Amino acid sequence: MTQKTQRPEVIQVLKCRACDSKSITTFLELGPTPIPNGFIAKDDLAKPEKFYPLDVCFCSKCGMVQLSHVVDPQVMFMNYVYVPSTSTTMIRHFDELAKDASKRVNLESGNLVVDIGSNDGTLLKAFRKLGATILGVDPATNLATLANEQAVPTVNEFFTKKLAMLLRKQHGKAKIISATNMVAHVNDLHDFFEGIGILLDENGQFVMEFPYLVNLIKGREFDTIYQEHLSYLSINPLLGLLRQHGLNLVSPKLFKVHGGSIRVYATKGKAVDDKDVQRFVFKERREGMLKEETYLDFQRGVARVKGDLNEQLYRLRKLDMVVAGYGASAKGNILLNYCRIGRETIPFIVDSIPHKQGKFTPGTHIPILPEDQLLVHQPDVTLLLAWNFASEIVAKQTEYLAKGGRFVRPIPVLELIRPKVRVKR
Ligand code: JHZ
Repeated sequence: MTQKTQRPEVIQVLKCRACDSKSITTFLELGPTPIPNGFIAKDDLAKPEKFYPLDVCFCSKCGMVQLSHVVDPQVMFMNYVYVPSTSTTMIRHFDELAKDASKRVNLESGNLVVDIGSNDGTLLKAFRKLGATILGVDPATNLATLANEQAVPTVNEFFTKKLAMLLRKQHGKAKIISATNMVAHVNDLHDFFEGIGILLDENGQFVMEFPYLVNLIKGREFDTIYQEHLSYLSINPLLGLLRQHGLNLVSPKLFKVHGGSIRVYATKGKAVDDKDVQRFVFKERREGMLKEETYLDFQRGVARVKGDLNEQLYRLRKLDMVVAGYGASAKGNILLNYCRIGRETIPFIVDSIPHKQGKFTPGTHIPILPEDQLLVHQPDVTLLLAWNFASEIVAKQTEYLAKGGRFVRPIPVLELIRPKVRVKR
C-alpha cells in the first residue's frame, strides 16, 4: 500500500514491501537529498535542483529495512552513470560469479543466461566467455545502447512479470538469471519474483547479489542508503518473500565488494532445508537485525560520523591543508549532502569514470576531475568517498603517497589508511 504525496514523482510507503505489515517505523532521517547519481553539467548549475525525502524504516514483523518514500524509477534509471567496468575489482568479481553460477547448473554451450540490471554488460561478457547465450535487461537507455554496441544483446526495459512472459516466448527459459546490485532498486518485489519464476528453467538457478544489511549496520554504511535502494536486504525477510513465489533460497555467501555483499541463489521446486541459510537466519537474530534498538543505535552512530568528520575537516582547514575527495560515488554524494560538506571544504573530487568527469556533484556542486589530477594538485589529504575500493585506489596512487599525500576513510570511524606496500620517499 502506498500513498501519493504532493509531488507526482514521489509516493509514500504505508506497508512493508515484503510482508505487507503496517508495523513499519522510521529510524533514520537523512534529510532532503538529491538523486545521488544526478551529476550536474556546468551549464545546469544555476538551475533549481530537486531534493527528495530520504527516511529509512524497519518492519517489526519480518525485519525488512526499507525507504519510506519511493521516487519514480523513470527519474533515477532511464539514464545511469554508474558502470562496473572501470573497476578491476568488479571485473574479477563478476568473472568469479559467472564461473560459480555456471558450475551449479553444469552450463552447456548455448544455454541462456539473462542478467537483469545488466548495465554495460560486464557480467554477461564473463558468461559469454563460458559459452552461454546471453541477454541483458536494463532500463537505462544510455547503457543498453552501449551494451548493444558491444554485441551484448540488451532489452531496454524494466524487468516485470509482463516482460518475463514476453522474453520466455521469444528466447525460451533461462538456465541462469542474475541480478547484481539491483533487487534493492525494485519497488514491487512480488511482481519481480513472479517474473523470475516465469523465466527460470525448472533446473535453473537465480543468483542475486546485494549489499548485506548486517555489514551496512555494523559498518555504519549509511552512505549506501539512497533513493535508488528501496530495500536493505537480509536473509530473514528475503526467505519468506521468495517462498511466497515458489522460490527456495540457498547457499548464501559473503563477499567484500561494495562494503560487504551477500550472494544467494534461488531455485524452483520443492522447499529445501539449507544449513547455510539456517546459519544466516540465526546469525541475523543474534546480531539484532530483528530488533528496533539495533537500528536506533545505528542512527546514533551515523550522527557521530557526521560530527567527527566535520570536526576533523574544520581542523585541517585551520591548518591550511587542502582536502580532496576520491571517487564521485553515489555513496559519496550521500555522505557529502548529509554532512553538509561542500566546495569550500573539498575543492575537487577525482574519478575514473569519463562521463562523471567535468560534471559537478549533486547538491554540493563539487567539480569532478580525472584521476591523474590528484598528482597535479597533490592535496595534503584525500577523503576516500569510494572507501569500498580503498585497496585498489591506494595501490595505484603510490606516487601521491610517496610525495606525502594521505588517504582517509570516513566510515565506520574516520581512519588514516596505512598502505600495505612500503612507499619510497
Ligand atoms: P562505487 C554503485 O554505487 C551503484 P556507487 C549502484 N547503485 C549500487 O547499488 C552500488 O554501487 C552498490 C570511482 N573509482 O562502485 C568510480 C575511481 O575513481 O562505490 C566510481 O565513480 N577510481 C549500482 O556509485 C566510484 O569511484 C578507482 O580506482 O556508490 C566508485 O563507485 C575505482 C575503483 C573507482 O558505487
